[in-house]
Amino acid sequence: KALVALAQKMPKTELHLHIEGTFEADQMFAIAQRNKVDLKYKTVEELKAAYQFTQLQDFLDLYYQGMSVLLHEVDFYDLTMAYLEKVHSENVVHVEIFFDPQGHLSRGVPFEIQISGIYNALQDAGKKWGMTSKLIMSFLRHLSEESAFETLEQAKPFIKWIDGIGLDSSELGHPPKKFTNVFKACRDLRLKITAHAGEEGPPEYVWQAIDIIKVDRIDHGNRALEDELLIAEIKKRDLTLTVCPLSNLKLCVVTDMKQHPIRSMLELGLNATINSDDPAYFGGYMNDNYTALIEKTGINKEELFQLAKNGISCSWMDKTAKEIHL
Ligand code: ES4
Ligand code: ZN
Repeated sequence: KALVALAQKMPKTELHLHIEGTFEADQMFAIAQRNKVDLKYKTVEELKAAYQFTQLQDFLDLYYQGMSVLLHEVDFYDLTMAYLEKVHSENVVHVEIFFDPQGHLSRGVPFEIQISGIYNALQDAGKKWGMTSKLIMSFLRHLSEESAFETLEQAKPFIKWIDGIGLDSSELGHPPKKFTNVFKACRDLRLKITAHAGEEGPPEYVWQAIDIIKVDRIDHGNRALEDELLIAEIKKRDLTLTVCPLSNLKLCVVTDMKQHPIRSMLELGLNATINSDDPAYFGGYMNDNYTALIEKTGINKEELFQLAKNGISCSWMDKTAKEIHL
């Protein structure tokens, strides 16, 4: 189909991507073996058979197990480089990726090991292909604000490698306001701020992300559509939504790709972007997300261009870098 070919060719950005969510089963088993770590699942097939989720928490339980084989700097490098090679082949020109330091610190993997592996891969992708990138450290919201503060302390020697701060993991029961003080500290460090909000959580959590955390953008934001005043506020503040279609389907945020609200979001004038979230677990990378929308939603060429353009203009690239791509 012509639209699929077009979507594949467009220069794209990835603004919502958890690097630990790019861990393909075969690479996971290979690294588990070289690190002599036992996985609960005995084969790639057995592991993949477990990728059936009815809610966010089902996925997260598997995601934390998967990342537990990452021990050494080279593991973080290999994971990141495999992802970057993949999306380079899909014409992704710029990535803004999350990592979850607390998911590794809790297992005794030092902050420096994690960030050095990831950062060096991002640098190498820049040298090889001119791919640009931002790195976003994310706090796990099921842990305490105190733990987030401790993580921020550990990050301080590497703060020049960190562009932004995110908030992820189990949303329900962990509203943004739980992290008011630590995000204030992050803003004082001139870091960009984003937060997962309105994926499973109610519109109230999106309000808190905006009013209390003072986010520069919103990850997911699907449930903002339930609140007209909230939609108006997001537009007034010109905030971006990093929308993840295949993730939404896999985690039952939407029941059917045909029901995906992406076209409504554009129709409303929201700055929506297309992203892949945890592609190894959700059934596809950037182009797979576009293909699913083309095949199921009747999205047209103008809308596809708008989404790709939003990906550039809503990114955290500097102004001159944006101008090169737009
Ligand atoms: C995540 Cl899809 C999603 N939502 C919340 N937290 C996450 N961490 C990794 N993927
Ligand atoms: Zn996410």
